[in-house]
Amino acid sequence: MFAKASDNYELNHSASSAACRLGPCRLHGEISSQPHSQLWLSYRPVSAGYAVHASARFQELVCPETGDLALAGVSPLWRACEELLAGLEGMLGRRPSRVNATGTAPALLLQLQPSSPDDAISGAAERSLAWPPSPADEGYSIHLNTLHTVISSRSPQGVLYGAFELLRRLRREDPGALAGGGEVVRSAPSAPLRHWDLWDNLDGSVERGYAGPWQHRFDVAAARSSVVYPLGQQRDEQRAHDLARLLASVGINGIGWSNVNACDHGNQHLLSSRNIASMRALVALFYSYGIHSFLTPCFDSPQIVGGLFTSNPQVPEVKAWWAKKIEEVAGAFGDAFRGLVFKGNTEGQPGPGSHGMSQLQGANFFAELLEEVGAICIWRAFSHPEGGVDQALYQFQRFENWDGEARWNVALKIKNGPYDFQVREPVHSLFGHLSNTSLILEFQAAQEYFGHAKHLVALPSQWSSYLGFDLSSRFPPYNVQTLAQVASGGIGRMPFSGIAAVSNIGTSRNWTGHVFSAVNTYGFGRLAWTPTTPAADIMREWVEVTFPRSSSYAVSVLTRMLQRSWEVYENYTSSLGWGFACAANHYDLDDMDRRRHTDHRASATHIGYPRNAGGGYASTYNAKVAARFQSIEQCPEELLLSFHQVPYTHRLRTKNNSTVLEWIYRSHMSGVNAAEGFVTDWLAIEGHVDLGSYPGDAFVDITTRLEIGASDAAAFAKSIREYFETLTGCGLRDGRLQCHAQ
Ligand code: GCV
Repeated sequence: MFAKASDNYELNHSASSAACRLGPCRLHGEISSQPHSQLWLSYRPVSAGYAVHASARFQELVCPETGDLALAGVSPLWRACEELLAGLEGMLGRRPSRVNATGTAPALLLQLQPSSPDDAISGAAERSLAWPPSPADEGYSIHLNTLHTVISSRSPQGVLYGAFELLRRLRREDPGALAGGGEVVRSAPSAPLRHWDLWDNLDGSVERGYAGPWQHRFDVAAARSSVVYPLGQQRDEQRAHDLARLLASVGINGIGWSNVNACDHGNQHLLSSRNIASMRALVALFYSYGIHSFLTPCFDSPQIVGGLFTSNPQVPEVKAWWAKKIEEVAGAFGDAFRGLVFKGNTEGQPGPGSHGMSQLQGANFFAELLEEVGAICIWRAFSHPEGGVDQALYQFQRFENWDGEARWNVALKIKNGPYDFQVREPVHSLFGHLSNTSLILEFQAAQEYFGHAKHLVALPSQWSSYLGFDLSSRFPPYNVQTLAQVASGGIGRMPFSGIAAVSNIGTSRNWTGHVFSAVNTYGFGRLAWTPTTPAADIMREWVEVTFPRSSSYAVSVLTRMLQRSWEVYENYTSSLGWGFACAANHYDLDDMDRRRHTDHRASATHIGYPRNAGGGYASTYNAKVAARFQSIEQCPEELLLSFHQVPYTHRLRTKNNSTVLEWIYRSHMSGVNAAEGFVTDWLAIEGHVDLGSYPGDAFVDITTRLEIGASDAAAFAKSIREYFETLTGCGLRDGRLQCHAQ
């Protein structure tokens, strides 16, 4: 179906070999001289009829206190006003007049309510953002009365979130935003912390960044694709500003500024006084959008930045150095600074273990110092064991004793599963085990194990299935405890719990490389705000706000493509939860490299990782869940090979009674067919989909990526098929399994 790559096509790896039907394989959006996309905040005109009605409703905009120049550019309330003026003008063709109080004309009012009856509002300028974040105060309501529309909240950032919600509704031409009376919406986030984590490096590259300019290979850390680094050099200020707007528009309230691999790529100098000074303006900008800042310093900063002879925290000079540095950061960033993030003693990073201290001692050391400035220590739980040990079990054991031992201002950041953002994983058992420690659930929006920015994979489906997972509880009378509940504070109501995502943003004009990858940016924020929203609703919403004037047919086709994409990718890579089916570049599935990853434990007759045995990883879950995973009959078949080693002849009750080997072959074939179907579906809606939010020829760009996805899916499936045919001596011929011996 697909011919050989054209010369213009600069992908430098083995699998991608697509030529493009619509011309040479260049991604036009990437090389265009046009400005970057505004994504879902692109305020283009809505239909004339709707604009007339809406303009009549929003003749004036009442922004209390925002006449005060001291607030200009510093308060989310002021930002809300600016956003509404720009958004209404862009979509309705008429800018409302900005006034200080309502009169007789229909107006849109921004209202800051007191948090409590005793709390008289003396002026938004005097309020810093609440800390710890208070989900109730960050909520908002939008109310319609006959004349006015009122957005109100108990916090300035809540008003901003309400403003973005109204703009979203107008963009979708929601009649309910204009007509009728009463409350249109009342909404508050579930999780206190909703973080966006850049893995950007100070040298301008991005770890696992796939959204760089097309000229750079995007299957490795993209060179110079960071929108914020290098510091102190000419940066696209509008980019940084728009990033803050995009994140705030979906309710993000914290940002991690750099890669957790903090001692490479220039990151080891993050805490130099010069860098801190260079970051001040960025930090202040994001704070004005309600976003707190977190820094990820190198554990060896005392030596590298401070010139000390050691970085051992037990040495008094080292402790004094950190105390002074934290004071300096807090002094420079003010209330916008809320913490440090550490990844210790894994993947070459130094940590407390380098000095005979435990991870817990390391976290408590920093938490004590950070408490002085009202900040927290976020400790990453992710780690690789030394050879031979089960990674899943190791990750649990390393942190299982933190309850009651970690200081109150420590938060443990845990990946969604115990492996490493694989195609499908069981939810990490630490989430059900620790109830007295603030836990931050970490997702990855960057498609490290999901085909980089070449494949269509909409992750809200995966995230939502994890968030709804019932970990059960160890503490009666609580029986049910979903991952979403844990991330919202859980039984212990832990104040610094939350949800974070590893960023998928880069300097590509469309921000995310693949246009469709922006559904992961948007979807993350929307899910972090309300984890119970069905993924399908979020994806449809993204389609509607991003491609607003598309036909309803196109909206349905696109939504359906997004909805299916996780499962399709799973089908042509690794089904049944075997995980790590990839080469060292975390993309290809070629045979030789895959053998290095032994997590599928495949032999000539059996496959799967036996974690079901007593003392195995399955037993680290709470009793009800452990029993389910340990039982071969009850274990969800999507995760069968994560917990059980089975013969290839084992029959799958939810897969038409196929054997495991048959299913591996069939699921791969079906995945390839579906990936090819995405190209056909997309081409069928040409002319029906509104791509006006994107600069350049987005249609060709998307087609190219879908074609690459389909072509590489076929290469992946071929590689898997050959691998298992060689290993087992059995292949699928004419739909039936046939073995050499037969
Ligand atoms: C930031 C995986 C990735 C690394 C990443 C690490 C982590 O191992 O491949 O790039 O490093 O996870 O999450 O810390």
